Amino acid sequence: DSSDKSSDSSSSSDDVITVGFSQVGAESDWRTANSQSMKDTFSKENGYDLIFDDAQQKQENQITAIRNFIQQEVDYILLAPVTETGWDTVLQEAKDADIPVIIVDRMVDVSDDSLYTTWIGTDALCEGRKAAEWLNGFAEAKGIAASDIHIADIQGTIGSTAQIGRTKGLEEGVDKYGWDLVAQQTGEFTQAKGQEVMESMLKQYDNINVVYCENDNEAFGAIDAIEAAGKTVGSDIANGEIMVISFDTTHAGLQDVLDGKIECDVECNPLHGPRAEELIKKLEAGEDVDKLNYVDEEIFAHDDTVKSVKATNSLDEEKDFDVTPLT
Ligand code: GYE
Repeated sequence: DSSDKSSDSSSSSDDVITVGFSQVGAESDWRTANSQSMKDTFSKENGYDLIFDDAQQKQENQITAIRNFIQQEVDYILLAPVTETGWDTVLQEAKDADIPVIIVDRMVDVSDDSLYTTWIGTDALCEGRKAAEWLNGFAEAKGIAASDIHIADIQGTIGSTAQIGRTKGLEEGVDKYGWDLVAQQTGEFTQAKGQEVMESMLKQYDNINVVYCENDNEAFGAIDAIEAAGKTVGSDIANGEIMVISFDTTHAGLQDVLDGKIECDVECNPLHGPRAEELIKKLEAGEDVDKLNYVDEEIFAHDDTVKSVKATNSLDEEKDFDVTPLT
């Protein structure tokens, strides 16, 4: 077991709040930033004793971690679930032990919503819709016919909220606008798998001109594969370039937007530590908290072809989102 446990069992004074955090893994830059945010927030200086467990992208490791947290009688369990399903049993155990569970980042799909206290995270479906609307706006502005748009979708971890929402947003766009969805395969949210999948898709299909990467690390791998195949990433898709669309807006991702390697990057904010702490403070004060807490996010593009997009979020509100050009 190589998981990273950074607890201090000696600090058991009454005002210290013990928090067990089951993290998905370290698959992406986004995830690294998310872990750092949680560690910075739930620090000893801030009055917490954090037990951090890295599950290495495996649900069974997360279930084991949660059971350990229950045994250690932590005050709160924070869970960033790898996939949506399969949590009923262990969350029931936490509930029976009277330990509030805060779901962070991805969502859980449970039969009974009282199995968790609250959720804080991003609206992955809305993110996918923003990307699709951006692509439609771009194609319309450039006079590119829908039937000339040939998309490869490098999906995230199958069954994770981020994958489900982003894939669905794209598929809705395909239905609505009539684009050609050439291939779909998971890149597990990693750079290595993103590269591998892009490589094999390029060998199999010669007409791909848009790559929809469900996170930045997959995009980095896809860009490497495209360039290694002697092709160019960029927006001139009518003349042989391959356009990369991505999610997360990591530092390196935004640099690629500036450089015109990623054409559109939809923000997904990883800094959930302070947001989770705010929820804990309210719970400590006996206040009510909302069940679902969505974080607002932006869109960045390499140029200003598309100035704003209209998209419906998961609360069924249609909203306008400004696109920030990074030229
Ligand atoms: O986009 C990806 C990470 O669940 C929103 O997981 C998160 C996603 C994020 O691996 O980079």
